[in-house]
Amino acid sequence: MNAGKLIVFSGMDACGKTTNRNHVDMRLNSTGIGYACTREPGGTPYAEAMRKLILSKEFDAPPLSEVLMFYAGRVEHTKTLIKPYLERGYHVLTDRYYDSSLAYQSIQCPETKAIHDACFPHLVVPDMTLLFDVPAEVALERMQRTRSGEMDKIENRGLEYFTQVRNNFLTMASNDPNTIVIDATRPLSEVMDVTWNHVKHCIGYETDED
Ligand code: T5A
Repeated sequence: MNAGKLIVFSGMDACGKTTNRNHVDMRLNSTGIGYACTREPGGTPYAEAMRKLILSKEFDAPPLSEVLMFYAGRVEHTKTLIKPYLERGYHVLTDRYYDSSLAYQSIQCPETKAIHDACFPHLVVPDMTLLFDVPAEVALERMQRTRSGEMDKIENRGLEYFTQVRNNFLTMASNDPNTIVIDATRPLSEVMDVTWNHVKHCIGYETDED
């Protein structure tokens, strides 16, 4: 049992998870509560270097290599950043964690679940996962609008792929009581309020605004 809570901001590309994690970061900043923000792929210098390789359009690695890269970075990120913070009582807010590999990589790589299971003893089960749910069409429209034509390797996989990603996320959510599905097509201010309320509840933070 960790002293801090692990909270995952999850969902498809451009679903709004980073915007909402940043908003929670801003709200928590003045509270004196100990917490850390991180992300995957990446989060540590080692895993950030892997991120560049994974997302680069320069390399066309086989799906199995891609999964192995994600988990290699994840195990290191968990060992050197996530676990130490949690053990010291800090909450960790991560932009993506292992559910992303199960949602994305399992589509092209049937070995994904076996690799996940092998690495699982080195990972931490999240206390709460916030799944920012949008239809694939909305995600693609936001990507095209905000990326100015510079989409990375995974973002280029198209509507059918992202529809499957969404379905995989929703299926996992329906089997996990710690995952909360947030309708991220709603106005951003509403999504931010809902998100902040869930985070406050998870970490047991009470304010006068309640
Ligand atoms: N990946 C990652 C895997 O395939 N497997 C894995 O195991 C992992 C960990 C990079 C890629 O890696 C893949 C998935 C990705 O393809 P990433 O860095 O998390 O992962 O990439 P993105 O998901 O693309 O992250 P972004 O930060 O770019 O997108 P977000 O966080 O989903 O969206 P955000 O917050 O940047 O918002 C996008 C736009 O939408 C607007 C925002 O203002 C912004 O312009 N927006 C809204 N607009 C209207 N209404 C709302 N409610 C809105 N919410 C946000």
